[in-house]
Amino acid sequence: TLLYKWIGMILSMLLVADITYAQTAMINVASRKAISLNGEWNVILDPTGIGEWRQIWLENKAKSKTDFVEYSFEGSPTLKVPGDFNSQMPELTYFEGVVWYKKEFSCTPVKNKRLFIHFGAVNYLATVYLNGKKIGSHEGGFTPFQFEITEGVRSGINALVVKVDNKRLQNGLPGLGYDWLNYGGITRDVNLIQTATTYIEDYSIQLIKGSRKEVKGWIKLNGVNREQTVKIQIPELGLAYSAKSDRMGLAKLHFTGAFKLWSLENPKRYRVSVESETDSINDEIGFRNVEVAGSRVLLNGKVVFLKGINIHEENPYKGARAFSKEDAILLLNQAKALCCNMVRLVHYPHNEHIINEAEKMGLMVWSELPVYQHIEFSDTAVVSKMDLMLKEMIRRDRNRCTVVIWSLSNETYDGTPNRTKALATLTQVCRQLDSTRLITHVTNSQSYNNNSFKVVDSLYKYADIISINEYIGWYMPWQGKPENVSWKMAFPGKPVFISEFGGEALFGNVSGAADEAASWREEYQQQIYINQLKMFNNIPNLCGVAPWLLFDYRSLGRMHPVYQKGYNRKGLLSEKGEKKLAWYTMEQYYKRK
Ligand code: GCB
Repeated sequence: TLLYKWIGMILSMLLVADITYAQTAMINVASRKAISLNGEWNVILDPTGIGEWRQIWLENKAKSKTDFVEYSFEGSPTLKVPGDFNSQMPELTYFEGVVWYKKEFSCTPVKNKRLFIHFGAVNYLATVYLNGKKIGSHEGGFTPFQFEITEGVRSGINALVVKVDNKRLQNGLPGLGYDWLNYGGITRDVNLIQTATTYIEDYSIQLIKGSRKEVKGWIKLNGVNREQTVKIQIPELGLAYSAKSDRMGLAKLHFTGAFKLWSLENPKRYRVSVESETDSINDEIGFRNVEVAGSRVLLNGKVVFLKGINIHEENPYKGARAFSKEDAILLLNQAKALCCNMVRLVHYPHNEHIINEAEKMGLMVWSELPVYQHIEFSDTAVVSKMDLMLKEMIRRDRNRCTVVIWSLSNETYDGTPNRTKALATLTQVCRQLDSTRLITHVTNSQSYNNNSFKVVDSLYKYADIISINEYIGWYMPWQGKPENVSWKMAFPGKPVFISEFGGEALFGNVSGAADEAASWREEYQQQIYINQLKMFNNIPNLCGVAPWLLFDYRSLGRMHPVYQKGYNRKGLLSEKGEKKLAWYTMEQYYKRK
């Protein structure tokens, strides 16, 4: 076992040390000098994975009339980027495998500038080639990454080839089983970004926990000229702060401001300019404080009940992965219509548009890692992947005040070897990286006997909020009156959040008579909600709830031929946006709260 452990450790160290592994992306791409590579990309479908052997990235072309090349981009179909491939070609509807993408771009390298290629996300494995040479790879379908191509880029036309593989992996994140459609492809924006030779790679500008005016943070420079004077300015507050970066390019920030806080009623953001001697960048930053005091969650010092809703990254009307500002607004408008003040973005980090729009609309965001159900925690490579993904997730959004909760796992099983140790370490790393937000792990390991819940999980010790998924009334029957359900918590002092509950119904499947309740009917789903809301009154320290979920969504595991047809039907809205009866029950509850 020890030998295997060592081999595993060495392999995962090699993975991290792999020089062709992608760099963690610079932040705030939206305000950089960029050329978008979005649009039509040529593709080659490679269901058997033979393209590796045929060296597709070399773009072989027929040299004579009798020569032939089977795997060629010449005359190949195209797919839209950003976008998943499953929804764009009927033959790819449920496809999980390799698709090769190619895009040409023209470039005039500029002296004393650096060039990066930045991917918002590629699901799941991306291997990237520039002009016939591999420049690197990235694993993980929901976080950004980049490669520097200052050296490799040519003057004139360049060819970028990306091998995208969305096959499920036993040691992937998520692993083999999950209840959503595995949309593959280059699912988020691709940009060429030009920077100064020393550029602002990352910065952290947020209030420290517990304070409403004190900011502690840093700016990180990347390049050869790392010792510089850096400046933060917030013109609206007349605030100008400067500091010196050290040999590593790190400048510490510490200042106070008379901020109007970002709140649900007034989601105020300030224009902030971040400058160094060689680079400058603008951002819109909100300032707020979120904390747990005893068993309560406080936003800016006031108790807040989290009126949540679960949302997958899917445009229901298109049956496609959501990626745009329009998609984000569509989803969030419905969350607002339900009177929510928080969205739980499941089960992986969503795109930056939805984070931004939520921030502008005054909706709090719960962001989650795809550490979902069956994860191979004893595989050291998995542990390294979790660590890296956590860093990628936090880095991208650490200045987005709307993100109030990092959720590090969903429904992992307490008895899985190494699970609690791995997730406890992950929690610790998360706190070190970001002490300004709350951390949770979602569990479903509670027992329900004699109409009584016993909530025990070794992870609760590490979480700020105890998050519980329970489906009483759907996956298991009520054992007594909902209003009489009793709750026993292993960690009694902490706030409790019901992160999932609900049941399935097909929109329009109504009996009209309440006593004719039957599965898949709207009344049946609504009754689950009525009962759940009664039960919530008895949950000690309840700090919020989130129904599962906003819209019906596509999932391979949901193939009931009449009622599901490839959709998980637990939505309060159908995939066409029609309101089911349970919507009204939930809306009323949130209005009252
Ligand atoms: C859960 C999972 C969620 C599923 C849901 C369901 O507990 O967290 O991803 O989709 O149940 O519908 O069963």
